[in-house]
Amino acid sequence: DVFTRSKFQNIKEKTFAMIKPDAYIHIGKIISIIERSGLQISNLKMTKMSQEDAREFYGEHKGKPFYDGLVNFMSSDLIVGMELVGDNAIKRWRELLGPTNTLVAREQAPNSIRGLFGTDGTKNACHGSDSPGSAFRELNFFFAKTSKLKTQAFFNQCTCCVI
Ligand code: IDP
Repeated sequence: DVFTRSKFQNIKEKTFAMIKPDAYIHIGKIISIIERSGLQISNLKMTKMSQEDAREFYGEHKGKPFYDGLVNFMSSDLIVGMELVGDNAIKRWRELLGPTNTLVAREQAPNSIRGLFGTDGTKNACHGSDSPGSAFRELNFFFAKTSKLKTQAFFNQCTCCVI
């Protein structure tokens, strides 16, 4: 019946995952964790958020004491946005992330992504949508044709080589 199905049947979901600026250097290790988990990467984009992008993406935190620091951090360097698909993808990806605060994650879930690759309370390696509604909004923000994300040209900013 409907109750039994809703309680026990796995629901195939999409979620939005993002590697934050402090962790894109670990992209290979993070993707490896995703692959081993059985979640499937169905879209991926490496880019850079403008301050405006970051302010909109984290709009629900506007006014909180960490908001400006979060916006500066999120627009400071490259990020990698991913669409993940799988049974209960939203919950499973957040379980792989571990607690929001890296220092707590190191204590309580040392093998979680934040425990392994995070830096501090704000710089915590990766993001994951917390509900189907946020997943829908964030995936659209990042990947829809009508996306308002201003993909930054970072190619020309490279200072490590001559081309
Ligand atoms: P979540 O990313 O685990 O869903 P949220 O509460 O939605 O956690 O916060 C969004 C992001 O804002 C966090 O991932 C972290 O980067 C930053 N953040 C949240 N709470 C704090 C805080 O108390 N101090 C500093 N940064 C915070």
